Amino acid sequence: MVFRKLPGVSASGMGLRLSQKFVFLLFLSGLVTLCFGALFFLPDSVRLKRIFLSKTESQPVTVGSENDDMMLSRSKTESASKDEKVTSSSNQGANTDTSFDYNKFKKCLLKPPLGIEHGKPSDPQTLQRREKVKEMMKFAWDNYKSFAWGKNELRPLTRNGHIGNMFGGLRGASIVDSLDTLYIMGLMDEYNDAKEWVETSLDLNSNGEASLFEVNIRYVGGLLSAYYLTGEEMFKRKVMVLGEKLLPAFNTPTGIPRGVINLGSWSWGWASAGSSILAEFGTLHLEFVHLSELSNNGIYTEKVMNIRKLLNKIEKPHGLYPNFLSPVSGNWVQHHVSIGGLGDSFYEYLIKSYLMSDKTDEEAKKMYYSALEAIEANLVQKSPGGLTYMAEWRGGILDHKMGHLACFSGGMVVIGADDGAPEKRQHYLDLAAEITHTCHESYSRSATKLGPEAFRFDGGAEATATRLSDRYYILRPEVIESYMYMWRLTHDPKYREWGWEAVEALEKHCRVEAGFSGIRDVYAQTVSHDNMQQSFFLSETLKYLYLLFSDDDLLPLEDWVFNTEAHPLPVVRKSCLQGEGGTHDKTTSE
Ligand code: DMJ
Repeated sequence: MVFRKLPGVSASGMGLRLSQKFVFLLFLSGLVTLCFGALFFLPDSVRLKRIFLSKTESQPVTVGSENDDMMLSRSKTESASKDEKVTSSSNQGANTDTSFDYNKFKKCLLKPPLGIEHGKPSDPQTLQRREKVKEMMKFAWDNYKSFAWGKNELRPLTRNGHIGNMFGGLRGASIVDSLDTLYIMGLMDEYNDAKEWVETSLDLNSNGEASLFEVNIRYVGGLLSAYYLTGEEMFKRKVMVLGEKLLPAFNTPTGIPRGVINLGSWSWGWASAGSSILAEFGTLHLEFVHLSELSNNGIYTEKVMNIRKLLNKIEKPHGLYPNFLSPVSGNWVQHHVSIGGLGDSFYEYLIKSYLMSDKTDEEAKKMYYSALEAIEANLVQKSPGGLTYMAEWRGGILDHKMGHLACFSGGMVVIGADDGAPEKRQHYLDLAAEITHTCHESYSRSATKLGPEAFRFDGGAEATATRLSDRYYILRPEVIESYMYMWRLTHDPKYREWGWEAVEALEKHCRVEAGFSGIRDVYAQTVSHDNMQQSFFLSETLKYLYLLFSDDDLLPLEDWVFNTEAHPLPVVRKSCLQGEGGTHDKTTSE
């Protein structure tokens, strides 16, 4: 367009009429917008793009369409991945709203997290047992540090590290999983080493396919707990960066996340096809609510509430939740129901969501008790020998098998006993005790006094494994987890005795020269080791044992809910956090 002064028309100093100036400005602003938009389509390596879409850009994240989400996640995740190293020293994590008031949070707890004296029990035998568990933790940790530092797990027989492919290139799973255990046990030198490693070496810029579930329960859960227990801002910054990287997993037509996510690529949140697993997409709620709390960004809560909304709406066979769901169609893929692997922690997170919400999340409560009713009606069985167990359900046909993983359910039922219908309270306490008893039987009926991966109640079997492939024990925590909750809620001394039996068996059969190892056959007199010290042994098994031999004021259940990897997360007391008040019991000191 050519601009020139027209005779008889008033013009500005530049010689343009007002309307012409307006058109010109319109054209100019359109051009600028176009150029800026085009930047998004340039490869990351182009300098111009790095200059204009700099890392300091912090857009508010809002929920919109699937495509909107992808764009938002793209820019924010990208900024996190490139910023993470910088922010760890500059005190500004991406998506971190530093306004979270840690001191106020502490005041909203009912009791000091570590009790009066770190939960030190008064009777000498219990104290001695607790010291033994602490020694086991130190032994497991020292060997991990000597032979596998920075790797995900220790291989205690070959004395080297294991990386595996669950965490998409993330390292140090045993370190992140151990932070809170070391801290509550008062192993402060070890805790400080772990903290320093997280600060200097936990590289969140990894690029690879990771399990959304595993990264969430171990890394997000571990970092959240470490933050809430210690108040170290570094943990908060790290977890916020990691949390953002998980958001693209939800870019599916239904919002049900894929199980596998590529941590290094913003353009594809997911990396695998196929069904999503109930225990995986149903085990995000606790951590995601806390990510929203810390960032003051509701997107994490929205993502998990969206999952819940779909699960609430969809038809459930006999009120049961099958284990596989298509993230594309939002329909169940097959009718296999299990309280063990594939289903387990979904149910756990329903009741824990209710408890963690300070008992305000009525929807979670309703879903939990209805699910439990359906489980009782369809899956809970009594063996000829009088053992109560949870069978699996395959399209209406029962498989009389219970997995070691399903043994967490004793603990789950007992923590929910109080909030069920009043007339059912005793029934839930009994059910929890019966399941825990059955799981203990699966241990005491083996030669090693450790339980198999799965045990059966058919063909004459009663709480024993009948298949060779079910006979292994990989240092799993679920049975001990139920002992811990049963002890806390009933104070029946048998649970401490059962926990001690497990300590002795672990010492005898799983302790090797350089750490602890799983075993291949719990029924063999002479054990064969699998050469793996799982990170959940440090995070869960040893933590639950330590709590079992501690007083109840170490991480009191009124204030703390354990995620499925045993990382304690605080109850969210909204009214206290948003108001002036504090509820801290002033008669106790830390
Ligand atoms: C842990 O990672 C968690 O407890 C998870 O919920 C199930 N599997 C292991 C321990 O067995």
